[in-house]
Amino acid sequence: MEKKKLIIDTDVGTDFDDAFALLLACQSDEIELLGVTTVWSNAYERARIAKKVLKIAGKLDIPVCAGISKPIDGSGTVWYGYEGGGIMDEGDDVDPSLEPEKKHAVDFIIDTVMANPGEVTVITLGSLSNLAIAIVKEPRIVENIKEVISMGGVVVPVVDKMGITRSPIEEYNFNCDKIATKIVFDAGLNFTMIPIDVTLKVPVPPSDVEILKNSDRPIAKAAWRMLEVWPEQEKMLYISGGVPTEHTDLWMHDPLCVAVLVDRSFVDLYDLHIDIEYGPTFIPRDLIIRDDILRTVPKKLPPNCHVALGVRSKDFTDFIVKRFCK
Ligand SMILES: [Ca+2]
Repeated sequence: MEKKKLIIDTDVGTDFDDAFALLLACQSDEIELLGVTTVWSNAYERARIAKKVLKIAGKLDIPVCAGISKPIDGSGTVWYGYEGGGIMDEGDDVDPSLEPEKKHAVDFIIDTVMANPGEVTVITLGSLSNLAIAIVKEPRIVENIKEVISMGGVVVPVVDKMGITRSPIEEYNFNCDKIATKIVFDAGLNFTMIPIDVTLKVPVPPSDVEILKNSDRPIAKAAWRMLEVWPEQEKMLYISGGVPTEHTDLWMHDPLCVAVLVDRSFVDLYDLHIDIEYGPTFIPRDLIIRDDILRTVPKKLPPNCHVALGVRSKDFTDFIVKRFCK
């Protein structure tokens, strides 16, 4: 079986789910992970964290390139100080084996795609800054990327299990760098969108947390360690952002993209036209009311992307736990 060539572009280090996506790619024989690129708010530190995740998976030979840390419009980012929790250990900040490649993430994406025309899938798990600038610098990558699978946006308004609407129009990844998102959507890529309204349907079930906790397999143990520190860490992040803390869960947003690369039947995909629009948020529980929220709006126009609207949640969580415990 020919392996699927993959680049993962990630803001690994804050939420545990990026690390889960990397581990899942490493544990999947169907995938050849050509490299990892990092983005958003200290991309260099994120590259070291990505290296540590690859080290845990026994794949330190996979190149990791740091990329763009700030959005294209020059606006700010945040670094909470909790990044790398459950992943980095004492001494990792000076471990030479965790030093990323010298090459910039944007150049890595361009060079890797152009060296493997029509063969490389790019999965984006954070801001789209690296991919957007790669498109600007070398527009020929658009026709040479096999597919982009992107965790981001929202299509169906999200009401959580407590019946409360969760800021869906304020989806984090696509709002981190709005100009980049616009560039990527307008490029004409073969684009598959895994929106947050779908990924919010896949928390790690408590029974799977127990399986990971009790497993003696190294990947499962590492995954459990990340899950163990996450709830308290997320609470502190929410407090820092002025967001209520009561609606958290162990959502597996990012690994769903990797699972979809292995087997598209984990999600229900529809061909839709998604427009990028800006507007105010009208959701009263949003504490930060802004007038520049980016929305991903479905329209009745010729389709421009494949969009996940449903997920086989249990099949996906069973799949990931099985791969982590092998
Ligand atoms: Ca992410």
